Amino acid sequence: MLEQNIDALVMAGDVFDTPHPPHDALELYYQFLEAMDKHSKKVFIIAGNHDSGRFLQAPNFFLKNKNIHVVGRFPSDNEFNPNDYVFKVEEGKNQWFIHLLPFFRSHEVLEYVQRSKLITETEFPRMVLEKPEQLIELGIVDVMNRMIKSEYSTDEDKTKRMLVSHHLFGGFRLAGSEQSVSISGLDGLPSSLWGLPYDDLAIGHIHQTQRLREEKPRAIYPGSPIRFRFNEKREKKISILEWNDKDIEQSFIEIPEFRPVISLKLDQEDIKTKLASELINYKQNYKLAGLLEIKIKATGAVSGLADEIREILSQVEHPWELLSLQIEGQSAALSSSEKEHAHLITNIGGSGANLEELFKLYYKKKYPSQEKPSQQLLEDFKSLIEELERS
Ligand SMILES: [Mn+2]
Repeated sequence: MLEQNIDALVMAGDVFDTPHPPHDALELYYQFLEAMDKHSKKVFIIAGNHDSGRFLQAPNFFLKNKNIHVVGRFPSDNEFNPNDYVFKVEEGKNQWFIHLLPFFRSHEVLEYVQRSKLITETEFPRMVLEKPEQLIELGIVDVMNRMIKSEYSTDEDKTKRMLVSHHLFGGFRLAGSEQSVSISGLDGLPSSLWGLPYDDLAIGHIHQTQRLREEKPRAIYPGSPIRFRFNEKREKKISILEWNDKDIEQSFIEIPEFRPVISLKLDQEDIKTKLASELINYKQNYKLAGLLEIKIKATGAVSGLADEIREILSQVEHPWELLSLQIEGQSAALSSSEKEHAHLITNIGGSGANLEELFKLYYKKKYPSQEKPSQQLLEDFKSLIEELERS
């Protein structure tokens, strides 16, 4: 923010990855906001699907005096005050309206439609059953039109409008570690929104940087600032928008990586000689402890392998945390409890095949008298996982 001389920051949701963040994460967040205030930067934040909107909004009473604007909740009815959702940033004669649309669930929009009486009370129940997606579109478009109407602008030519959202717009690529946020009957926000008079869409949720659309409204997913999976792209970026005479130019800058996140493939006999040398260069480049995934091709007895690796890690200068150890081949040499351990630390939430193994282990723990889940149960589990991956 300081180096690039940036005036305002937009965070498009998932400030935290849990509704109840730990104290040290909260402390870091408020320290950051305090620093932004000290340097007279403006900050605009919406809640994502991982955030608790109420929790993020709770300190607004203090934050609004500091040019820090947080919107956590979708409006409950059409009596809402658009000034709580629309903010103006001025730069010379140019003005920028920032519209903050937090993550919302279908029922919130349906409640909005009902309370706002956008359709008749008799028609509402039938529409909820038959065409919920139409009601949802009606609600979202109504909110946006109210937001747009609330602006007052002296010079349309010098006015730009940005929508900040945490919902998907069609045509995106997932990095694989995002949770599904589809709203009932819709893969994302209705395409009719492309027709609303926005110049820019700043969209959260997707971890991978991408330009979704170049023409108006320009749609950018900056991506997550850090990696959430070993297989996510190393380069993480921030999207920069800059007034340039009449128009806004968009570019990306790379975010430095403070914590190495690496995946190593080693043959079992090379662990002693190669593991330390693979990790030796990280000390000078990174401030924070590294996260490590190791895949071992086993050629002999693998009992005690995890301990051996941890011993080597404790001797390397840079601190590392072993998050995942996968052992391929010769698993017969493992004791059953070691096998279980190796399975359990294998990429939880990774591929469907691993999840199936994990499910079998869980089942065995939960129902010790039964050897394994029935074929039907396994099939059901697999189809649920597939559905999850597709969404
Ligand atoms: Mn998200």
